[in-house]
Parts: sequence; structure tokens; C-alpha cells
Amino acid sequence: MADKPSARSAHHDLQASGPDGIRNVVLVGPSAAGKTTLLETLLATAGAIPRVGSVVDGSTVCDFEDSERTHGRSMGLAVAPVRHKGTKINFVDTPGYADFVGELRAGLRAADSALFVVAANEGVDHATTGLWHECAEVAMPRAVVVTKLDHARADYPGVLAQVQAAFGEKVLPVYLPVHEDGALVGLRGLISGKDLEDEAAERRGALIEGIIEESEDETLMDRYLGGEEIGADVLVADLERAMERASFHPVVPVCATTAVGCAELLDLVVDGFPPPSTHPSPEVFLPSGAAAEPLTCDPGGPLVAEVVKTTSDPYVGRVSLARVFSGTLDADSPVHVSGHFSSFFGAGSGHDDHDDDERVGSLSYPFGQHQEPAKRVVAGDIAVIGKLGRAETGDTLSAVDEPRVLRPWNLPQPLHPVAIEATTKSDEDKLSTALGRLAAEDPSLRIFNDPETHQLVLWTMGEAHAEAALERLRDRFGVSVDTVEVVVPLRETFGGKATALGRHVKQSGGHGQYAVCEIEVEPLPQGAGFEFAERVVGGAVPKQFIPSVEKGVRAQMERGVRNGYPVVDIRVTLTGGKAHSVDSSDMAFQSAGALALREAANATSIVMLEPYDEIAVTVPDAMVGTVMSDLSARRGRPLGTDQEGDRAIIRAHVPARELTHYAVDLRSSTHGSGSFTRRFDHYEPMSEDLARSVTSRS
Ligand SMILES: Nc1nc2c(ncn2[C@@H]2O[C@H](COP(=O)(O)OP(=O)(O)OP(=O)(O)O)[C@@H](O)[C@H]2O)c(=O)[nH]1
Ligand SMILES: [Mg+2]
Repeated sequence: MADKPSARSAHHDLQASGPDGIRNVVLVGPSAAGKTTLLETLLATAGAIPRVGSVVDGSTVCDFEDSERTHGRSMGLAVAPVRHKGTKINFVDTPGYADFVGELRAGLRAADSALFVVAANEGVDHATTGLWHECAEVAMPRAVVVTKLDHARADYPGVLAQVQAAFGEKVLPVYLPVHEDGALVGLRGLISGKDLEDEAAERRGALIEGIIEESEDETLMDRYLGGEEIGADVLVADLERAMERASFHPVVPVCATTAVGCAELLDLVVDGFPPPSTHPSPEVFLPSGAAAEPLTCDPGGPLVAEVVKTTSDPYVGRVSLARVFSGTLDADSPVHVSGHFSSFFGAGSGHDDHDDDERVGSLSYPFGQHQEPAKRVVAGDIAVIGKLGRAETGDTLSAVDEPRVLRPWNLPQPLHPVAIEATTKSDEDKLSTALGRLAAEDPSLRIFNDPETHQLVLWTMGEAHAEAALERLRDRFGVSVDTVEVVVPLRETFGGKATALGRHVKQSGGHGQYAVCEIEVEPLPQGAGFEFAERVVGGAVPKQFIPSVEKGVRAQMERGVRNGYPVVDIRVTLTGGKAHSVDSSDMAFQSAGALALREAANATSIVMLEPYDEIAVTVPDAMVGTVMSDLSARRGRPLGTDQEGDRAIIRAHVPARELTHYAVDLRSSTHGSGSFTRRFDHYEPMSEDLARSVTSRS
């Protein structure tokens, strides 16, 4: 999405006549299903590109990022419009891999309908079901596209049966593939189809009944059963309404290699897919948080648009991809940019809140990484805005005199931590700016400077997401980092009472140092923190040095007394000591205090405390056993299991040290069907065996 001039000449005008002349269609489906390749063929079929590029050699319109080219798969959403039969179709390509679900959700927000892509040689697995669920969560109208019909192991009837078994009976083919001598040669339409024999006739019957059952015209079924021939236009109109309600899903077989089915698919999108005006707009609020008048997809209404993606580049600056929900975006006009994540998701969730007035610099239509200049972009359309310096993914753009905030889409929780260190000093200097830019682009990436462990931790969706982030740091910002093991913030406390003497005495020549203090240390209940008391009699430690002792003790507590982790939950009482009229000082008593605490630690046992998180793991019923035994191997304690449909939600307390790789492990042990959430719950003492295995940090 760099701000380069388009490599193609403007083959066709991308200005939409109005919302009804637009279809925003997102491609959703598991990784390697063939979405990016299918889109390439659709673009060529509609005449938007002269030839079809390939994912394998990195020449497609939508996989344009360096890392997408090297890995041969999509990592970010990309938009490519075509004009077909006078209608502008904005196709939105999304990555299928689970790590990039943040991009998928942004893509779902930008669109009004989806092509759910399944490969004819693969069928339906857990990842596919999960993606269907993502669409269902936002009630996305969707058609199923079965692609790769040319594949040697393609099994269209088999995949169709799987899709129907997984997604319901209202998933019905509107076309059937036609083979000649074993080769796919075209499609046979079932809606307007005449003279169909056997299987086709049967499927047509099922389709027509399926559509009519969804029709608002209650006489239609009787007329149909009475033998009346229902017109194709009536059926297509009913299909569109049923799709709109996301209660009916037409199936279209295609082949990206031969383009079979692509023209039919474009026709179906134009005739049967809902326009932006019929798709519910997101909820809208005033900056104060009060609900605002619901949006209508009207180019004459107040401007409300949403940034679904931002890309920053040190040379080009920030480029924002925005879906317009209401009003019209004009080039060179002022806009209000607001992000209020904390009001919707609570503090510390993603981007900081902000409200800024800025000017729309350049305005254009996206075409993969290229752009076509635009003067104005109407409600229902998708635009690229150059140089909105403050815009971050998920922000709302609105009129300066009528500011609005949209409820952001549901952000996924990044649960895979990766600790990083700058490779060199010059990388260190550039790192925080570069990370700030990456986080502005991608709300599913969180940057956390751990104040306890002093580690810089990237919270990511998984290994591929982490790798992509590091590649972007390197390729786009020229910053190289090394990954290091994530340190879980442990704590230390005293196992029993102890008394000790801290003697800091140096009196050989010059100004001496003299401080002696006697302390008593006792453990406090968990969470009590630190208490300091004194019982000094007769001024053995002069009043002004008592705070010095406390300061020294506190400093030592921060540095730890066993493995370098902070000491918590103790009471330290200063019971006595000695001072010298000349050689005692604040510094000397601080040192004595610190030393006394170390001595006290040697006199008793030191207990290591580790953080426990409460997690909730959601898995299909059949996987409960697997998850439970894995959790117990991680020293987890089950708290209970709830049922939600055919899925179980297992709650447990698990040590955070056992969870640093859980996002990746759970996905593989459940074949992509499991998900979880976690939050810190409490600290617990570690067994002495386990504590011995903790490596010292000092
Ligand atoms: N035989 C055959 N192969 C195809 C077809 N469409 C795509 N492929 C191949 O399938 C592989 C994956 O295709 P992509 O288009 O990258 O799949 P995707 O769904 O975009 O995958 P992600 O970006 O990872 O979500 C590539 O090697 C394609 O060449 C098809 O119609 N027939
Ligand atoms: Mg792709």
C-alpha cells in the first residue's frame, strides 16, 4: 500500500455512482485455500489486470509485501477493485492463517459480504470451521466458493457434502461443474437452468425450495409446488435477501487456473450480493460516549469512516485504508481522527486514546499496493488516505464539526509473548519509534516494557505473527533485533523469621564510613507488601539515619536476595545499631541496611513466588481430555468447565511460566480448534525443587 503511482494505466473509472453501485466483498478461507490466486483470476476476468500473477513467484496484486512474497502467503488485508457490469466491486483479500485473524476481522469490517473459499482437494477442517464462525459472529452474508476444481484430488461432491454437514442445509449450490473427458470445461447454472437431468434437476429442486423458503412472499411456495415456473429474477432477488440475513449461502464451484466459474461468480456478486446500504453499519457514539444517531449509508450524510488498516513507511509516511460508512470523503478536506479503544475494551487495550483534527492529504482508491487518484469517495466505498499522521488502525474519521466514534471491531488477544533486544546501539536508538509505528498499524500487536523484568516484550498472535513483525522491523525500518527467552516476573519472600546485623565500617585513612544496624525480618501474608518499623532505644541509631536504613533495605528488596527477583511481603524492624559522630552518613546507613537484609536472608529460607494466571480454554467437547491432561502437565489446577453449545470452556489456574508457549502449543494440540484467554490472578510459592531450577538474574 505504499504511495506509489499506479503501475497500471486507469483501465476503468473507479469512481462509484453511489452506494448501490458498490459491492464490498471479502475473501475468507483457510490458508492456501486459493483466495489470493482466485482474486487474481477475478481481476483478470473483469479486465482490471492484463495477466494473472502467481503467489509462488510473488507477482500477485494482493500479496505485495516483501514477507508475503518470500513466504508465499498473505499476511495482511489488501483491496483490489474491479468494475463489472457497471458495478464497482471492492474485493478484500485476507490471510487465512490463524495468526493474522486481526487482519481478517478488519477485512470483515470493510466488507458487506464474503466469498468463503474452500479448496476442492482439502475440504473442511477445524481452521475452516473457525473462520466460518468468525463470519457468523458478525453476521456476514456469505457465499461458499469451492476452488481448485482442476486439482488432481479435487472432489466437488465430497467437499460440498462436508460443507453442508459443517455449515448447515442452507448451503446450496447455484452452479454445478461440467466435465468433458474428465476435464472441467464450464459450469451449469441451476437457477435459470432448463432441461436438467438427474442429479442437476434434483439439486435445482433443492436450491429453488431453499431460496423460496427464505422468501418473504409466502404465496411463492404454494405457486412453486403447484407447478408454476418461478422467474430467475424473482429467485435472484430472494436469494439476495436471504444472503443479506446470512441465513442462506449459495455455493459456486470455480477454478482459478482455468478461470472457469469466474465470470459467473462476478455476475452473482453484482446481481445477488447485498450492496453497502443493506448491511448494518457499526454502532456510533459521540466522543463523550453517548450514543449517536445511527448511520445510514448516504453520501449526503455526516462523514463517518473507519481506518481498517494503516501502513507506515519511513519514506512515504502513514497511509490509511478507510471504509466510508456515511457521507463523502473529499480530497484536501479536514477530518476529525479519533481512537477511543479504552472506552470499549478497558484501559491498556491496544492504542492510546486520542482525538485530533487533521487534513486529508492525498485521496485515492486502493489497488493492491498501488493507488488510483480519487477526488471524492462516497459512503459505501473504500479509500486510501495519504499522510494522516495520527490515524491508527481502528480509528474513526468524521467531520470536524460533528465528531463521532465507531465501536471498533472485536480485537483478538495477543497471547504469544516474544522478548526482544536491539542487536546494536544504533538499532536500539530506532527501536521504540519503529515499534510505535508497527503497533499503530496492527492492534493485535502489543508492546510491553516489563518494569519488573526490564524486558521488552512483544505480545503477538503466534510465531508467524511474531516473525512477520520482526521482518517488518528489519525490512521497513532497518532495525535488527534478537529474540531472547521471556522472563516471567518471579518474586522472593522470607520463609521464616530472621535477625541479622548489617555492619558497614571502613575507617582506613581519610573520611571514614561507619554504620551498624540490627534488623528483624518476618514474613507477612501474601499481598501485604512491605512494612518498616523501628524499636531503637537510646538513640543507638540516630533519628536522621533511620530512613537511610529503610532506603537501603528497600533497594536490596528490589535487587532480590536469592535469584535477583524483587522481595515482597515482609516486615523489617530496626531494633538497634551503632553510629559514629563523624564517620556515619546517610550512604553508610543505606549500605548497612542493604547488607543486613542480605545477612537475614542467609539466616533463613527464601521462598520463590511465581505468578499464576486464570485461563479459560474453549475447545470442542471431544478435545476436553487432551486439554485437561496437558494443563495438569503444566501444573494447572482446574476450576470448572462450562458448556457453550458443542464447545467446552475449561477454567484453570496455571503458572505463568508454563504459559509462555501455550498459544502455539494449544493450537497444535487441538488442530487449530482451541482458543484461550488469560489474566493474572495471584502469586504462589514455588516448591523448593522447582525454585532450585530458577536461574539467577543477578
Ligand atoms: N491447482 C490449483 N492450484 C491453485 C488454485 N488456486 C490456487 N492454487 C495454488 O494454491 C496455493 C495457495 O494459493 P493462495 O492463493 O496463496 O491461497 P490463499 O488462500 O491466498 O492463502 P493465504 O494467503 O495463506 O490465506 C498456491 O500454490 C496456488 O498456486 C487452483 O485453482 N488450482
Ligand atoms: Mg492469500
